[in-house]
Amino acid sequence: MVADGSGDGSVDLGDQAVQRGAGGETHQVAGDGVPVLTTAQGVPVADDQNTLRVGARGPALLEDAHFREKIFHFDHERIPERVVHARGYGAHGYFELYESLSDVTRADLFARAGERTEVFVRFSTVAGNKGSADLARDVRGFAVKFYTREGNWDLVGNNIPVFFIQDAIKFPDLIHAAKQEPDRGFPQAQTAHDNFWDFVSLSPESTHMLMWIMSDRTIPRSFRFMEGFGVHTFRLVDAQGRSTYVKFHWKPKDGLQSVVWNEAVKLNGADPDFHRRDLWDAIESGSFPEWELGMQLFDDEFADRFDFDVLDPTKIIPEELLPVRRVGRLVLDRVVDNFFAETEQVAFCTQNVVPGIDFTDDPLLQGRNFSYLDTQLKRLGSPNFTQLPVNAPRSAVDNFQQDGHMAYRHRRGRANYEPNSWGAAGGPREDPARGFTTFPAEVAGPKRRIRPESFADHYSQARQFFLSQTVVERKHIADAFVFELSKCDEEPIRSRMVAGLRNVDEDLAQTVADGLGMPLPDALPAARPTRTDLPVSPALSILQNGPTSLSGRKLGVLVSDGTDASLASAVREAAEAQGMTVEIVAPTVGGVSLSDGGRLAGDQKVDGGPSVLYDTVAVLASAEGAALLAKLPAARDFVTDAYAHCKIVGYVPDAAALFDAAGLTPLMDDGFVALADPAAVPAFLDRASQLRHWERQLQPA
Ligand code: HDE
Repeated sequence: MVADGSGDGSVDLGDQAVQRGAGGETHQVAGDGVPVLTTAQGVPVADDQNTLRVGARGPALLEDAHFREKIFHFDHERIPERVVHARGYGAHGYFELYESLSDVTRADLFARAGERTEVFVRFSTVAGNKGSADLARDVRGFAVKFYTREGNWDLVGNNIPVFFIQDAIKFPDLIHAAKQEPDRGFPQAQTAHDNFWDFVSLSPESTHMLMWIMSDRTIPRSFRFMEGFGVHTFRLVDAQGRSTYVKFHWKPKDGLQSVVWNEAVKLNGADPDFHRRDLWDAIESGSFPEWELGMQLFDDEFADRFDFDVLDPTKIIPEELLPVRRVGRLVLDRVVDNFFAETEQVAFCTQNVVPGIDFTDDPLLQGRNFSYLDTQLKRLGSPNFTQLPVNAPRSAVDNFQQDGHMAYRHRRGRANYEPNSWGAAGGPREDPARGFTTFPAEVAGPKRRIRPESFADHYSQARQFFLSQTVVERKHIADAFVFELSKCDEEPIRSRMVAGLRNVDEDLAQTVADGLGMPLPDALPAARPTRTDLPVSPALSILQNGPTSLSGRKLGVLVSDGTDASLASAVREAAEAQGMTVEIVAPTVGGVSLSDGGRLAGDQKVDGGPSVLYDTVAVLASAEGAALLAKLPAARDFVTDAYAHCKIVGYVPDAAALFDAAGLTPLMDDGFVALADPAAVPAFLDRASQLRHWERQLQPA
């Protein structure tokens, strides 16, 4: 074994040295300082271009151990993708506590104000395969692993606070129905097909979730602008053993934002990695994404008087009824070193809780506690997945579990069982005072396969959600139902779904029926009548909880030769000062010559930089440049899409030829802001901070 004796991380071995890399890994280094390629056995490789063969033209020899080892390893590179949430993206960061929560929990990570706990977070879509596109209309996973001083806590949540089903036994059916149909293997990464709508229209309990997934919650602008939820009711337990119920929330610092459906469709083509690139770019540029952890805390008395069963995962507790206490912040400040090692191999398990956090009898949660551990064994191939760096607790692990595939960690000494009589050398012992203890909830009753009566109201909160949306958001929900159901070939499925919507809201059902060109069917029989007295909850709307600044948003600036140099730099400086990222979109990526003779490099060629990539756009072309851009379909699409997606458009009057060619001149409304000179830039950005000019969607067709 080579020791590090030099103090600078390298050791001389004659003409060969060993050096330690940034990650602590060692390299053999040749005389010129370049790391030497080796086999997996550490043998230096002389030729990695040619297999060993007889003569110049073969045949190849089985003796070529380097070739066989290299291909063997390659053949085994893939592991099974996650059965759901296959496509995801992760990052490292920390959680920082605002104030001690020892009044409600003994969990160590919630004990000391200001203390930071390391975290790893993985965001995901649910239905698509690993290679699907980021902007699929889908629920987003929001899974957080806290590496606390008393072990790992995994809060495996979604960006929607309710779920489709009330009992874990229905999960395989739900997922089978949502994913690609088994005979044809499509459609991928979308619920717009018969099987999905067949299942959910036969499962009224999914109605509340359907309202959420048909809303713009399922097409977020990026991970940074979405909320997260633990969904189930959990328990916190304090040092005296007292229990408090809790629902967990993640609130994005920069507000909520989604894209519109037509934009999502185009984004999937323009940049299928839109969300993962956004997260990577934000962290790499030092603009660290941030959320606050919120808790809705309540006791048995509240649970008993609440309108719905707090164990039912298809229900929320409105924030207006039970405020969210913000207890700390989550900051993502480090991208992964290696996607596979970390994002793919991270293994979240809902059963991973720490002393002071406990489960309730939510039947979905109970089922999940089995499923996650089980699936990790299938996916990662060994019970020793907990030893992988991304999964390993930062607190010491000491027990008598041993061996198995890829066992890396082991105990020294003779004792591998307990109790034993080897004294201190005999290894770890239980600690009743510090150890995890289950909250001793009282349970009684006959064993039966039954759904509780208290879970029977499937429509009241679906209606409450719908009525809590703005007019624009309600329109998006209706449009989404029409789009998805139009992709169902079977008329009875479409009809049954609309019949269910009549129990939510008559106007919604009528709009969807009209959009599908079908008569309004009779309402589905409901187990419970829909309550019409639930107050609206503004917290459920994206648009009412949108950004308060331009921080984290992106501006695309379309330029041409002759673009006004001082205006271009004024726009960039002012936008960057407000925390925006600016990209220059040019006829060629080589850039343009500015009015003052200087060059401005392009970040995107206009064909590869459509306006869907940006929150706001500015067209700063010269008159001559605009005439040339007017001939490019991609440039015309740039402005027509910006208009259609209700974006704020800054423009110079010189660019008129482009707007003319795109047919936009008669449509230029308040969402278009003239940038006659640099003095107009603040007004443009002020308007841009509202992100969209929704009035365009409200005009009668
Ligand atoms: Fe999951 N879910 N789930 N789920 N889930 C998985 O575990 C499961 C549910 C969620 O980034 C799987 O490691 C069952 C609700 C996220 O690695 C699997 C049920 C919520 C992730 C599994 C549910 C989630 C998963 C697949 C119904 C929101 C991705 C791969 C009882 C609170 C974690 C894996 C990551 C992943 C089972 C329902 C969130 C099979 C049985 C509700 C964010 O174990």
